[in-house]
Amino acid sequence: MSTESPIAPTAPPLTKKALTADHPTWCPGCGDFAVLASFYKMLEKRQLPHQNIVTLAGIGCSSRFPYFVNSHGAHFIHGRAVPFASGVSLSRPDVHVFLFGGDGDGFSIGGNHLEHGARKNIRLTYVIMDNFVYGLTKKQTSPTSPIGYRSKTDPTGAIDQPVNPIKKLITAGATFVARSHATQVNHMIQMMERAHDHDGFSVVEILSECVEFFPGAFDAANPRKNGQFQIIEEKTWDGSAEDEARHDVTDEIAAYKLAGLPFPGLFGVFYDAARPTKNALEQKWINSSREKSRHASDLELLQASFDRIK
Ligand SMILES: Cc1ncc(C[n+]2csc(CCOP(=O)(O)OP(=O)(O)O)c2C)c(N)n1
Ligand code: SF4
Ligand SMILES: [Mg+2]
Repeated sequence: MSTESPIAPTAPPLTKKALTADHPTWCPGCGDFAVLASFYKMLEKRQLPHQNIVTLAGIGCSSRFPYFVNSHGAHFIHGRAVPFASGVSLSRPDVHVFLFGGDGDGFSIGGNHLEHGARKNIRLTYVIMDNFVYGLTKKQTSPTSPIGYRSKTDPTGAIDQPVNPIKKLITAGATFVARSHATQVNHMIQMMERAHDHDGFSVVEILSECVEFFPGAFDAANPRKNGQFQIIEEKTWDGSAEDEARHDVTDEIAAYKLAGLPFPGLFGVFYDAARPTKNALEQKWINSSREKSRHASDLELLQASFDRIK
């Protein structure tokens, strides 16, 4: 006789307390604290089943993120988090993979993996905390450091053209690309929510100040420091004259052009387009293979393969 209770236990509400793991070890004032707080808030708002949340990261200050979230997770190898997250996403359709990391992790050592994750349109949400520097290793030039930035690797000032993250993501094939600022909590929550809703490779670049090695880097977009936080006005498709001038998030060329505005540029959703995910395409292929093999078990299929090569 079954000992299972016929009444399914109701899960307690997902709260910040339930989501909090270790106390963050970032420097006081680091922008990453606000990103973490926004992530907790977004999950609380969404009430995702706790057991379906996965937080992964590479290496860097920002990549310490999974230590601070009580969920399934891993702090992985520098620059290799996208392939790891892709494997989790493809093999576990029941979970949502949230990936975190920095500009060095994502655009330098992990740049190639980022490109392939994006073109394959793997279903996951990637939050890149861009501080324009390698924070953890104490101030080296990163791929997003502006020309002239003085660091331990460029003591006389950076000379290389920086990566434009939004342009790079659009051309790589990411199907959702947004940008936010760590001083704008409500905006970060909105962007994370939209990224989470998106069925595909969704990325939010968040300008997150490294107060230790690049203080003031993002003041130009911080209204509390006399900067301007300018948001992209998206088309509402209401047929009005004003709507003509608004941004069509499905227009790749328009998104690319917006991404080319001078620093600090605009914030919000640049690109949001529908394209089949690798998850869906692969599942189709798995289903048809299973039908062809008359739903043989994995062990039976493996045995049949061995028998063929005997
Ligand atoms: C294979 C490998 N190469 C280099 C390093 C050293 N390393 C650790 S983190 C890091 C860069 C971190 O910068 P970023 O990704 O921007 O994160 P931040 O610390 O700024 O948040 C580097 C070069 C490493 N851990 N592993
Ligand atoms: S070194 Fe910079 S990025 Fe790292 S925790 Fe400190 S302020 Fe944040
Ligand atoms: Mg960095």
